[in-house]
Amino acid sequence: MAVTDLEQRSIDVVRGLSIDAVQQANSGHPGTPLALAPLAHVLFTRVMRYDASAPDWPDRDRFVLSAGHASMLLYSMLYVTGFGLELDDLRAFRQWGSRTPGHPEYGHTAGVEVTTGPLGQGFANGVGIALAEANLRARFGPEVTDHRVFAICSDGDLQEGLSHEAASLAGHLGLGRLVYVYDDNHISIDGPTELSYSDDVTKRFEGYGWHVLRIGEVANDLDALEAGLRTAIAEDDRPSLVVLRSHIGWPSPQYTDTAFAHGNPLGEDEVTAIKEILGLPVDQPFFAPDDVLAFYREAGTRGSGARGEWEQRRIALRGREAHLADEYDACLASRGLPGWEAKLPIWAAGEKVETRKACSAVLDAILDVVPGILAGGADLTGNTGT
Ligand SMILES: Cc1ncc(C[n+]2csc(CCOP(=O)(O)OP(=O)(O)O)c2C)c(N)n1
Ligand SMILES: [Mg+2]
Repeated sequence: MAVTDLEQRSIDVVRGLSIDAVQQANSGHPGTPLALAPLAHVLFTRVMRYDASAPDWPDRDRFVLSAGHASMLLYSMLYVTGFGLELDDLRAFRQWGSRTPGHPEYGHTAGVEVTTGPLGQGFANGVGIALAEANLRARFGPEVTDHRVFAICSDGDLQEGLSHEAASLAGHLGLGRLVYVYDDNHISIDGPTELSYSDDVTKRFEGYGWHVLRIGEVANDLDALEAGLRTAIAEDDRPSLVVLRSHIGWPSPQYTDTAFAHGNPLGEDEVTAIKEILGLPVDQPFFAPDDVLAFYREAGTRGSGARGEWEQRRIALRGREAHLADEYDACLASRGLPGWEAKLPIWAAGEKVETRKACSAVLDAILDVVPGILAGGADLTGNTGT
């Protein structure tokens, strides 16, 4: 696909919005939104299947910003693609009660799929989402469940033990719907990653059974980003890690490739310098011209046709197998089938029962009538009864 001037301008508008919001709040993380705006652009305009007017459509692709500190990148994309955030929400970044808190909060801002900020968490939650997807697809068929999880994870995400526990499970289960991009920018909170981190990330993830793809220095190359993502998507049997070498803070003259760009407002002069390089008007903060907005709003509906077809298939499932459709609906709504409570075991007041035994009895009794339950034991199964 040819990269148009409009696409390039659109990406730069996203960059401008992100640094303006950090500047206005006088706190936040401008460097990673600057560097990864093209990646977010490719995901939201070329790759992901979603419908901004229906953020909760169950079969949408999920976007998880595990590097939650880069929240302004996500908020800018949610605004331009039409998830309901407005420019005033971006102006209120990091203010008490705003829809744009410093780190993304699930359930607070439409389009935020996972609460992130604690590094490693988004990575692990994404694995959970993919596990649920695989389970639903196996039980109810790909006609009603067939989506992917796209994530951006940073050095800090991969330094956390949690991400590696989740990566191990994802590799073991062959969760091929995971498409994770590792932002390999060699910069962390206090300086170069080389100060404290020399893992061979490729070897670690290959060891877990992941498909690892090094796409190199292509953070500004839309077609190369898209090609890398599509190669990862085509791998259905293993989770994919797309390793992208980027330059935090680019194109800031003073702060590209510096830890300062990670978590500091860049200053009015530097913001002006960046806008001059990008060709953005320097005297119009929160600049979002109509043609850019129109372009992104159209991209925001890119999944609406697919959503309509999915609605039809969901109705067809009910026509074909009503009981299966009831179970599927209960899974999506996180509830039991009607009357499930009647299956709960009963103990008389004063009767003594160990809590783990009670828990085990409850799980055994309701497993068939609360079809969304997935249980796993991290302690001896025989002991815990799970
Ligand atoms: C579990 C956890 N530990 C520590 C932190 C503090 N912290 C915030 S960002 C960061 C690392 C930043 O480096 P990187 O992850 O590479 O992000 P980049 O600056 O490259 O976007 C750390 C340690 C955190 N958010 N979560
Ligand atoms: Mg980094």
